[in-house]
Amino acid sequence: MIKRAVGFSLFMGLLLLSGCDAQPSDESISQDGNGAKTKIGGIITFGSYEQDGDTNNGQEPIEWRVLAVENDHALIISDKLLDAKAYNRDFVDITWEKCTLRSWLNERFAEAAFTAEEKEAILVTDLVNEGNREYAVDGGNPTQDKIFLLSIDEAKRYFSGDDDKIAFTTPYAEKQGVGVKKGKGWWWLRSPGDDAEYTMCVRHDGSFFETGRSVHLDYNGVRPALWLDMSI
Ligand SMILES: [Ca+2]
Repeated sequence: MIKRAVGFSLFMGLLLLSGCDAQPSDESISQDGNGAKTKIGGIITFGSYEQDGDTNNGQEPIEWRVLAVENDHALIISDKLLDAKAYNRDFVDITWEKCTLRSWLNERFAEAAFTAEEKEAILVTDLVNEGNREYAVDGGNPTQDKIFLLSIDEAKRYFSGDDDKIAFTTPYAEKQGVGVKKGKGWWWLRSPGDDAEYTMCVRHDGSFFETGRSVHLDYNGVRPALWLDMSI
């Protein structure tokens, strides 16, 4: 218990120091402390999605990695790459606000993965969509999303290094076309690359690809993130 309390205080300290772009807009935080059961770095299951590639046996529970905990609220990201999608259907200048992957995550993916009750437990998050500072590419307007991709600043904040960012694909995602190397795949971030037609990614070895891939490439993996209300 003491360790948990210390860890939590440290985490809150980091939040205060760094500011936090991806925060739930819901200000009400329950005080019953259930969130303390959810350990940063731990794995929880929530929702379900086709993963083993056998649709006859139904969808499999989604495993999520806990990136941050704030009382009853937890920032989680899918442990595996769940699907293969383009960041945007067409190869054009685009931002997170307008990209087709944002609408896919919050519409078709949300419908497939979560029950009505589960959807209620997903908080709406205010997202700052920072641009590419090195190449002066605009990141677009702030957005409010239930389901989102991490920005590069968030990925740097919540992962400890390249090894930590390595993600394996599911058999289903591989069938959908995710490029795979020894089971590992690339995954999209929501930050622009060196031009507005390119978006940053994490490579299969966990390193950042900061100049970005063409937004219409459809063989990158999708690793959804969301803030979950654990009290519901
Ligand atoms: Ca299945």
